[in-house]
Amino acid sequence: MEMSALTRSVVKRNHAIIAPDGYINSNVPGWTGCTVNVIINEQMGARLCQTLITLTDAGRLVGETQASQIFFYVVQGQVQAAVGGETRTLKVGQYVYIPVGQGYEFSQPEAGTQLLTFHKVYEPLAGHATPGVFFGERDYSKAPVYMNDEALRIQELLPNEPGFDMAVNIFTYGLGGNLPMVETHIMEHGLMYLEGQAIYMLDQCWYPVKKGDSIWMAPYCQQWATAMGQEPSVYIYYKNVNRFPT
Ligand code: UGY
Ligand code: MN
Repeated sequence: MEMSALTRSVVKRNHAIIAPDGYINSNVPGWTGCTVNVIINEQMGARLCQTLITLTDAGRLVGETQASQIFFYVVQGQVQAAVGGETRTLKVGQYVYIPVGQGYEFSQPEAGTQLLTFHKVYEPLAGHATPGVFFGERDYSKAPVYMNDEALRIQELLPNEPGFDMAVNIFTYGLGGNLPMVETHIMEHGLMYLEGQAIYMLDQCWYPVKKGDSIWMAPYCQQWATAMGQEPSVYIYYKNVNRFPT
């Protein structure tokens, strides 16, 4: 193992960069034959949880969601997901959203399969049904241009309906793409880079980031990013949405 006293990870009051070099595993009840890295969590001041699960070929994730809904996305490999009476093999770029109070089982993974998860305590909305189980996949052809900039495309992975209080999107920055403005907003983000490299500005600090890195942005953490290098820069991100600002 290469030893180093250096890391690109930083953890601040309203944002964090978590690079894989500092991962330490957690044991999660019901999730066996795997390593789990809890990347973002309420312990750092966040209101979401983001984990990365790396499965051996004997890996199994069995449980029932409680207060938090969980979104599972296949970053690498493949796994069988049995949720809500349906069983599907999920491959890279495919995902399943599991609402609260729902049993699930992931099994028969390819060795080395990686699943990214986003968890959020569900806030019901009067007059709107709690969402059901939702399967889907990454599809660039379903990613409209963002803010009239041909270099930017966002695919929304979950239905944009009031029953959902979280969004998960894939944001692709083509070569030379950058956020059109510095965003300052109430919504919180958790994200992981799936491809490429970028420079991210968070609360007036500037960070080089790349595939495998994760970022937490608290509400009102100022944010801006630009793609870097010779390939598109792509991240999958969480955002809380559709609820009354208290
Ligand atoms: O949806 C968003 O707020 C998104 N544009 N923010 C981001 O990518 N940092
Ligand atoms: Mn944003």
